[in-house]
Amino acid sequence: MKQDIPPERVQPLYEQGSEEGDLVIYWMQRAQRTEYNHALEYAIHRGNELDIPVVVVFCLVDNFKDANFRHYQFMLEGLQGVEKDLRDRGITLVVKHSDPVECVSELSEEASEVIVDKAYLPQTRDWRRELMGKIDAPLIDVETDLVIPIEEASSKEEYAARTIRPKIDKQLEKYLIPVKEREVKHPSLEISFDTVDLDEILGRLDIDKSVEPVAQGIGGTEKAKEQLQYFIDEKLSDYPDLSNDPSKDCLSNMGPYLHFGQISPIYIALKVKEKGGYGVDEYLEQLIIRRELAFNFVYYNKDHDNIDCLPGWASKTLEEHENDEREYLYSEEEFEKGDTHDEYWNAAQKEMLKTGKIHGYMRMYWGKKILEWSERPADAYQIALYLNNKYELDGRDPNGYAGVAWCFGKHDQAWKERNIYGKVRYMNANGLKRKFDIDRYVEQVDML
Ligand code: FO1
Repeated sequence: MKQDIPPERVQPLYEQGSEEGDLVIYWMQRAQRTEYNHALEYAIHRGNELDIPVVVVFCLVDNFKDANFRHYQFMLEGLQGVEKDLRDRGITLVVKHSDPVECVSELSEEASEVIVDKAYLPQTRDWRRELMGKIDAPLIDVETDLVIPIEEASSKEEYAARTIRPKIDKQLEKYLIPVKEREVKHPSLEISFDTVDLDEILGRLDIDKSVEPVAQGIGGTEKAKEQLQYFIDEKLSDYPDLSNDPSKDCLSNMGPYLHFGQISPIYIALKVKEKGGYGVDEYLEQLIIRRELAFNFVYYNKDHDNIDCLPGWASKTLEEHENDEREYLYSEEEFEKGDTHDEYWNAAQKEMLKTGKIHGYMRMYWGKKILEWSERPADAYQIALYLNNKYELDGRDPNGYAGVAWCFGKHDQAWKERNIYGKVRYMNANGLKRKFDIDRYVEQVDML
């Protein structure tokens, strides 16, 4: 029998500290769900072994990098579902409005063991590192948000999809397996804790409130599963032919749910495989290979948030063309308002302002044109990242960083040399017109 929590997913981060407490604490940070969550199941397993209850804690911070009201609202909707689902399993969710390092180290005084889900970006990796110096119990990291544990997939930064694909493919059989729900032997519902009221905390957070939510009631595991089922039933078989077309909504829209860990990529992949047929391979290429390449990028490349992350050929060619004349130049504010001469570009920007996402194909065009219409590639890079992180529901995600980097040549190859772009792949409006009914896309955005 294959193990649903193989040892490669479990890594002790800190092995000192008292094991005297009478709780197992699961610090839920990235994987904000109760299904297909290896970290939660591992915590329950440890609680059962030690004959003590498990308590789950989530720490709300005011200053999550580049985040604002739009993102917090979506995340909090998900946490309301988590609270209920945990209660149904006999487990208490404690939510604190506090710095995670302080909050978890304080709670650890009552713990025999603290479990946390694995992080990939600097801010959340730093939280774990800082905690190691302060915690009063062993700390164990459990990896649950990638199909293949990141260091098992590769021990270094990968060059492109073609280099990581074989490494992932050969391990799928071992890691792409369902996660069993363990029975909770010692419920924690009777233990009382000070906890934040999720219904009223949003207004009290000290966060940027200038960016409106895209809609109410769309966050959380239940909504994620509904959307996934709809995609599988109605769109999957058209995915290879229509997913690139901005005028057809043939995407799964799983990005925001994956970003906040409200759904597991393993769950998605197994559901899609269960349906089978045309579209499965193409979708899994995006969900597993491309997504896990993006995680590999942010995990191993310290410059993933700036232009220095590019491969040598791309940096060199962009530098050689830095002083090429630009026909159009726009400021960050003009880009932000969607106020350029190009109605397709403006439509993409407006789609993002209104809905928190840009259609995948238009997102490539959008990033390429920021490069073309900015004074220097380094400025363009920062503008694209700033807009992406501020407005996309799943900005600030490894996929977002990799998506911006791709527009500047990352994970791609050299093409025919031309003005401004050098050898970086070029895209233009005529291509959009030739391939799609792009005016229909503009009309659709206008009607949003
Ligand atoms: N993680 C937390 O532990 N606490 C937060 O208050 C929090 C806010 C937040 C806001 C926007 C956002 O995009 C992510 C946020 N995260 C927060 C991180 C999140 O839980 C995941 O770690 C990341 O989404 C992973 O990339």
